[in-house]
Amino acid sequence: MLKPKASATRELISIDGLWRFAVDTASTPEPWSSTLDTPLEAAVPASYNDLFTDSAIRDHVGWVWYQRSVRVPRGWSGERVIVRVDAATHEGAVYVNDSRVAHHVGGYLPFEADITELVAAGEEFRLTIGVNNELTFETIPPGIIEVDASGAKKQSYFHDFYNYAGLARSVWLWSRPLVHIDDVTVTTQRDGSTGVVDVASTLIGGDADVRLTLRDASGAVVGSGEGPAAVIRVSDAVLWQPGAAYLYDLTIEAVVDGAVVDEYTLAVGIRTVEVSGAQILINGEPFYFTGFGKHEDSAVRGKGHDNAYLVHDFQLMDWIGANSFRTSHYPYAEEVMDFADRHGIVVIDETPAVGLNLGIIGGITGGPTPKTWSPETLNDTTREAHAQVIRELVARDKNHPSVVMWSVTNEPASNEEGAREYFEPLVTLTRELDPSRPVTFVNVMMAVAGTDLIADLFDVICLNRYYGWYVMPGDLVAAEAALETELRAWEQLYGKPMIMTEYGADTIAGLHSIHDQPWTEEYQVKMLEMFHRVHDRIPAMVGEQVWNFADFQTSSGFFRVDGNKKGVFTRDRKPKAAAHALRARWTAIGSAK
Ligand code: BDP
Repeated sequence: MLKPKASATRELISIDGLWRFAVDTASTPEPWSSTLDTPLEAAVPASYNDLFTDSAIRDHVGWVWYQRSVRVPRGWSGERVIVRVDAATHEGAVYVNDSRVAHHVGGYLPFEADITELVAAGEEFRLTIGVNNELTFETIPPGIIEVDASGAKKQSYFHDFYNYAGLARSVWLWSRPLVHIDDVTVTTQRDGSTGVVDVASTLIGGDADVRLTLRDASGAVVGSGEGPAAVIRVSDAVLWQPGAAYLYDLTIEAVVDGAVVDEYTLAVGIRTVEVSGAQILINGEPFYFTGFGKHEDSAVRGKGHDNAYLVHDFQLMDWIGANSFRTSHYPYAEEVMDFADRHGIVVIDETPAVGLNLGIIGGITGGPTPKTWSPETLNDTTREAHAQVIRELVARDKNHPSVVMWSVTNEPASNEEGAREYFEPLVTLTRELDPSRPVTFVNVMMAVAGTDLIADLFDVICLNRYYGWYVMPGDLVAAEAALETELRAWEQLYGKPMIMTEYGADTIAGLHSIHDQPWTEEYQVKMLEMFHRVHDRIPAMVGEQVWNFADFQTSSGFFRVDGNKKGVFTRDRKPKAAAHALRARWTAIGSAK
């Protein structure tokens, strides 16, 4: 699905701003059919949960309604009119006046509707978007809803971040010609110093000739092609490199009787990614990942996309010497992916499949542990929902040079019977959809080499390990020995590249000790340093991403103090001592290259 962009043949209007907002009640059965009777307004983009003072809104389980009126520009007659929702978490339903025009399940991926037949150029219409935050065993991510004695729904889930909901990304009104470019897929190769750009495009709405023009960053034409599928060769190509992004612009034109009826321009980075032995090669060179698992999370906005935070977070990542991040634990806003493309940041792109692990329930509560993979829990319907988010993620992000790997899931119960049957078809699907990138998953501490049942299906082994925190807290000597033993076992069993995709310690900024005292700033530094000593001793380790970039909000629980505090930065992005320690290590790794 193409990102909405203006071009010579397309216009784009943001319909972000303040929308009428109401929580669903049984007393208004069809809230979209008239003006919402509500005193509330909600900001878009933003999660709605932390905007209001009423806990009933924050904790609401079910539908909420956003509504505003929108005027179609008077110049759009004869054009197709599209509403595009960048994300509705987790289920969205779009109504134009009284008609439902779109329905989508999956909270972090976009969807759109062609509303041409229902609106008129120059006139206003009522746009209503319903958003439902419910998670069940049939959604990705999964959850459980229980109804209490008062009849109220209670949502629980198995992932460690707050279930923010609403319209956390932009909503657009977009015009498109009837005959238009529907999709483009670009893959790149190198042939000596020549860049090979393989383009496949599809048209919709009628026949047209396709013309391709590739321009360099100065705007000079460096290659061209004809037809929906073509290969453009670029001599002396400037590569897209980590830390040194270079983007070409590919313009795709649909031409009818000599006239350009549609035009779309896509940024193209020429680069290769491959796994060779226990290394990951970008442009043929071994790459060592430094950086973070992140979250889309900030005060008041929740998961609302915010360009100020986008710029500042990337500034801090640059300052600290991070060359990469993982989109833990869901696809991030497309603005983030474009920014990474432009600034040479390497991305491990993760699906929203987090918390596929019911073992954690037993671990946390001490109660009985249900089976994760069973007809009553995560089942074939869950897997189909998982397949769908993989399809939509690859469709959205396949052309980003910054994306070097797909992560199919975070911390599933890969040691439980049924894991292999669940994951094998999903890995096959990912490879079919994109044969050009390695595929990985992120392994949980309970599934070690020997008990994990799926690691051999993947190209790269990503590990989340909490030695010195959840196990052996305060004993970094024992933790170091245990970590090294475990990593050597993985290395020996698989011989594949390994990345530490999570390691970290909850840390209260301002808490200090001269002893190995968990929660202090000194302990966070020492624990990270312990991991680094081990990483440096294991040749198959090709990267380290600390958990987490910044403190973030979680659901309430006795082991979280106003959220997860494993941030290297606080939630408002102030450095803890670990930030300076990481900066010293990562800038040295960066300049050694
Ligand atoms: C891992 C999860 C991550 C958590 C982290 C933690 O992947 O989402 O926030 O542990 O406990 O299990 O801090």
